[in-house]
Amino acid sequence: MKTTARRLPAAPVALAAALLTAFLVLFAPLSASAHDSLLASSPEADSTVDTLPAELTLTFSAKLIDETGATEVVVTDPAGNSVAEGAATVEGAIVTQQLATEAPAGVYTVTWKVVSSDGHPTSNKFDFTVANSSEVAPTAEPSADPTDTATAAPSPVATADPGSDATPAPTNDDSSASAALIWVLAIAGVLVIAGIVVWLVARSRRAPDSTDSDAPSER
Ligand SMILES: [Cu+2]
Repeated sequence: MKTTARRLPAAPVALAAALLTAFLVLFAPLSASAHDSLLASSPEADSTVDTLPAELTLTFSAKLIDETGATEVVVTDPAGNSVAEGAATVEGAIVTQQLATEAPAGVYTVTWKVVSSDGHPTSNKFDFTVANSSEVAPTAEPSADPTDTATAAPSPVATADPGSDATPAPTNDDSSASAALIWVLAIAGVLVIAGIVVWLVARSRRAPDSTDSDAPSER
């Protein structure tokens, strides 16, 4: 009777330790592995610009990893043709993509892929609208003609291929797989700790004699 009560505080202590460990296991890796996010772009997403600018910039939340094939920016015009000139360049957290000097009006799509500072690839896309064509058309009309795609043919630079010299970078499968692994490890850790807690509680209740003998008490 006098011996069982003395070891009971071990259970709350172990439970607290388990909860703390579970908390650390669950949340520390997730917050530490957060992908860098796109903070801003020029042109802005869903915005309308007068004509296609000379370059597109993407500003991320942290310094990106700049390796061969890590960064890829595809900008397509309303007809689906690429208007990117050469490969995108990375400077710290900013990605710059040169664009074609002559481009039609309409909705453009930017598809970007970068490798975050934590090593994980991340990608997304957005649209922006170009109000006026910057193409040198034979007929200079004051009003923008949305159906002037026929004049796109003379442009010899509209077929820039940004992906030709880039090796395929790791896909998003890697990041989702590692995220899944983190959760599996976290759940496994919680189960192991829960098992230890159960074992400690059962041990303290089942064998009061052994707890007396195997550990000299403090008082
Ligand atoms: Cu990440």
